[in-house]
Amino acid sequence: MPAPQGSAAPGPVLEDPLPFQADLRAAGPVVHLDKYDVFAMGRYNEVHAALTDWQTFQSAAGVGLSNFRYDKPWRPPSLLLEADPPHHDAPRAVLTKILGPREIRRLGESWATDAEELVEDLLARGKEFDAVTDLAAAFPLRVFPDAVGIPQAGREDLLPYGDHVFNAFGPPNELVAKGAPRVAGLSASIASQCARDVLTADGFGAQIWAAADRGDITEAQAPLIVRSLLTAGVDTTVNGLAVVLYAFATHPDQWDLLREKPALSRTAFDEAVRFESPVQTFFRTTTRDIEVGGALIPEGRKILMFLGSANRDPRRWENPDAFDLNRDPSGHLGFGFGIHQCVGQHIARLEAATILSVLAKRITSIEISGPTRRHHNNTLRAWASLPVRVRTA
Ligand code: OVV
Repeated sequence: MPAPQGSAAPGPVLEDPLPFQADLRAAGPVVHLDKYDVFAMGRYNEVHAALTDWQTFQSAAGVGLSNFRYDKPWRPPSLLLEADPPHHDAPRAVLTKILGPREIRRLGESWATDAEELVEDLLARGKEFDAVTDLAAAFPLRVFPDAVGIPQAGREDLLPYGDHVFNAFGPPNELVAKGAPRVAGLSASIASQCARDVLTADGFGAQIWAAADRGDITEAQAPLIVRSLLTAGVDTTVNGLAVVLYAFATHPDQWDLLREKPALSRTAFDEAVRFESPVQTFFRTTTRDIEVGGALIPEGRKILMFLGSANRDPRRWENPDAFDLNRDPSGHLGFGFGIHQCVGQHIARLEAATILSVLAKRITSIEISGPTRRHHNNTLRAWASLPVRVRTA
């Protein structure tokens, strides 16, 4: 498949990936992207099958364009994202337990108070605000760093670091170049926040170090596992909240439905993750020759899986372009699938349900009140600004 029109700059597809995704799905179950000499999948069934088959589609060679078999990774690889069994198992088991739905339940109560305070402060300032900076970014930054237990100093580095990591999955374009001057400083800042002695006694960070004390993981692994929380836990949830707020601001009937049935807040978040797919893509690398949909992908090749495209595939979803709380969005690939599926998804859902519950009680309508602006990132589908006007109960 040739590169999309006007693709010398990364603008058009990042601004609106949907037309390209439709072309990709139409081109076949597997396509070759000539510009980067990689394979790609945009249909639900094939992406789902590849994510499930980690033996054939490995992560340890990196989940970006760069192939770690030949190219030195720009940072020490993630012990979760960029690893496969057996190395992946112990770090994954430790985080799965710490971030489990029962383990995090008590956080929901204190987060509800944070959400109420945040929303009241915001409404006290006026009925117009920016749903990205004032809500979608403000809420995770208010609750998540405390939940991990990192110090106050350096928290301003979390979003820029995450933004760069998600750009660095490739391709190497101006978005990556723009982040390069800050990489050393940001990496050092994030690493310093993973050390045992700077973490509070009761957060996720301390629980990771406690796992090292028990011998479930090594002392060398602990700070890198904390790093995974700081890398994957902020930009993702900020954009997850942004997309659900955007979806509601543009679908007022669905907001009415949520207000009637507040229990739909969890469905709403997953439907928004399906609908906009904050994490759009990840690569895998083939460990053997594999035939997919009649095409041969040779061993050792990079293959880009378009999660966002699979989540809009009409072969799998009825009316895929509708944001619809009456559908069952489970099975969406926005959190990935298989052994690497988002280990923080229960945290993300809890953050979203908490803020949506408060908003659904307090706000009768939400609408876009000015020009919206996308934030361009190589991997994330993100918003820079969503000016909204709300009416209150
Ligand atoms: C899912 C994800 C994204 C980015 C980074 C990581 C994980 C990590 O483990 O560092």
